[in-house]
Amino acid sequence: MDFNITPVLNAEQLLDKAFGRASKKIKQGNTPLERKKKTVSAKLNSIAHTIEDTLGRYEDEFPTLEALPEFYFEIIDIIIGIDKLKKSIGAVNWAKRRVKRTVMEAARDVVSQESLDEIEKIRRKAYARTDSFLKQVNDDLEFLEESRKKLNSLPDIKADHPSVVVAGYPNVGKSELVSQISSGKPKIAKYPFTTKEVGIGHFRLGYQTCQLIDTPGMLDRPKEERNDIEMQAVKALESLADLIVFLFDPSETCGYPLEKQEILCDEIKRELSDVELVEVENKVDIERTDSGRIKISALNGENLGELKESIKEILSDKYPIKEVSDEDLDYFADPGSAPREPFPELDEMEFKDR
Ligand SMILES: Nc1nc2c(ncn2[C@@H]2O[C@H](COP(=O)(O)OP(=O)(O)OP(=O)(O)O)[C@@H](O)[C@H]2O)c(=O)[nH]1
Ligand SMILES: [Mg+2]
Repeated sequence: MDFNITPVLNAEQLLDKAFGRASKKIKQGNTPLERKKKTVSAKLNSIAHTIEDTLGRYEDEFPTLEALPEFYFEIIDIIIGIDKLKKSIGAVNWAKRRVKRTVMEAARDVVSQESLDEIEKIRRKAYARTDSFLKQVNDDLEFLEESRKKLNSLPDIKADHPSVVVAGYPNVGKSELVSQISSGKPKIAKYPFTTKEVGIGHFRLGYQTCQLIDTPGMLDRPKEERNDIEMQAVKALESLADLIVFLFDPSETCGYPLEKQEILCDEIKRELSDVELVEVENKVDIERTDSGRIKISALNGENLGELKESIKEILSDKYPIKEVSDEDLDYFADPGSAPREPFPELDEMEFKDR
């Protein structure tokens, strides 16, 4: 998901924008009273529009929280707080409605006034109330701006694509594997709650694009070493992952004994018991065991084809794989190349009177 939310102004900035635009509204009239009425009405209308448009845009651009895929819902809850976000969006909506009502009422009042002073009083009061409503939600606007930055920086993970999550102790070769079996260069992103970089690679499964997600800081050490945020993040992963590839390093050059790695694998199997897990041994170029696990070398590419086939097979239950034919590939490369039905001759077509 790619959140592309535009910056959120704080109260002061929004007031400057609204009052600044309004100050340019100057109308003509046959008498000073008529001139004043028209000008003040135009200013008030302009303020109502600017504020309604700007605050309305925030509401439109922030995701509808209920409609978010579970993975994003959980991650957003961790980094921002769903309740706080809802509250702030609600507060901004409240300010939008109050400003609109106040300013439009004032614009209506102006019409029946007979004194320049009265009109000026109404204008001042409407401006002051607008200022007050927006300042009351300044904290919410600032919170939305902070949230926006966090949302925009989230890694772009497609919740509806088949997803393979790579787990295993640090240094076992997770990033190497993701980069080796991805068709392009994995995208590097950061979760706003960890300083480590998440790698997201893709490869094709027939017509589908499968995501391969390297998750440093989440599934790379025992539960008791994780903080609350990481715990929650693991929960979020559960909703996303269709398959976990657990990577072992039997050479132990990663710095962790194989026995410890096996304990972590068992723990993840228990913790994410709904997600299928496949055990893979990496670095066979250094150490090859006689276990029944798939054996690869992410570094020199050994057996990566077999691993991909296994992944494909496991995922094919959930995502029936329709193979891409050579003809399809030609068509994708050059849509003009596919044979077409000949166009019907003009006199074969029926023309109807309109
Ligand atoms: N000999 C050998 N080295 C490998 C292999 N795969 C990875 N390595 C090396 O192991 C080291 C760690 O690899 P990474 O891919 O960074 O490991 P990681 O699991 O992503 O580590 P963290 O991101 O710290 O959790 C690097 O020096 C890799 O070059 C392999 O198949 N054989
Ligand atoms: Mg890594």
